[in-house]
Amino acid sequence: MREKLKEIFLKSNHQFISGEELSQQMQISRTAIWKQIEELKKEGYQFEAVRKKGYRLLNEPDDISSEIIQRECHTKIFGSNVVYFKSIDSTQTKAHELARQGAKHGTIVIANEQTNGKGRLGRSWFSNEGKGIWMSILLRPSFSYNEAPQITLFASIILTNALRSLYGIDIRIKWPNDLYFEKKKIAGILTEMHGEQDQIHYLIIGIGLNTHKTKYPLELKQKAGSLEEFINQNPRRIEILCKFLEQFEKKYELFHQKGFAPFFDEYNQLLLKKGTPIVVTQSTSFIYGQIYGVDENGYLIVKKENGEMIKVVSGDITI
Ligand code: BT5
Repeated sequence: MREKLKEIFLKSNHQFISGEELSQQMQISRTAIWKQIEELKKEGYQFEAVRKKGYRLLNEPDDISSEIIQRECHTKIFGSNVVYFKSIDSTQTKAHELARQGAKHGTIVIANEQTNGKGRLGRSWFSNEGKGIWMSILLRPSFSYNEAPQITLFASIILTNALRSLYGIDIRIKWPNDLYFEKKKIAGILTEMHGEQDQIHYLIIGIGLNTHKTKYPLELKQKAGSLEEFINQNPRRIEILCKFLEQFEKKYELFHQKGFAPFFDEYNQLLLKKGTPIVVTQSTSFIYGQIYGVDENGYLIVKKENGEMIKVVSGDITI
């Protein structure tokens, strides 16, 4: 019954619904409606109640605790074991620790806040309380070490498509691991692995997505952006998470069997537009050119200023 009431309110577009209308739709008394609303408040829903007008939904809860993920997301593997923290130094560090202790394939470590979030190459990731999705996924794949970096590209396709389908905005991938909306970085992905040349013991994909507006530190003000700034609604982290995990699970087997090749067309379509001027930084050298695309291995093809085409296997690009 509560589910039906939730549905009515979620469809109401934050408009008032009278007690009488609710009781008709729900086929229960107005007192029973009131009781159900009190229960919804306990779940974190917020309402405004005005005499003669009825009830208006102000805010839905946006919890991402393990129970909620397990209840809301329709997945079998990715989400069957969720370890949630209100606050932690880094979900990535915790996921490594759990992996060493034998945690299973598909385990998710997620936090409402990270106090020492990690980026690539020792960089840090700003992860304010309640303002994003900070999560690490543990995988125990059977592919080789060389194929593993492509999973970052795979995960960025899934995340980009999840956000595009939910919010209809033109999010693009900045090779290899960033999601951008216009000139702002809204997400970053970090893949770390542990194993030997021909056998991976485990692999951890760390995903940081800025969902809600927040005060960024000075050095990030120009660069970082949050989803909420670009869409006309309040993003719901649980909705994004479920969309991502469900799609990840659906497509993972194909990636696991066939690698990046079946996905490279899609990646190219989502990549920052062909012709975008970029600078590639490789340890101490810079390459100036334009984006051309990625190849079937996930390497970036750059058209240099002199027209020459080159492949970039690793490095950072700056737009
Ligand atoms: C990344 O690294 O973009 C990967 C970020 C992965 C973060 C997740 S959160 C869950 C899991 N647990 C962790 O501890 N980490 C993972 P990289 O490409 O190196 O980019 C890092 C750079 O992005 C920084 O040096 C900043 O310039 C910028 N940055 C930091 N925080 C940001 C934020 N919240 N939004 C946008 N840009 C940010």
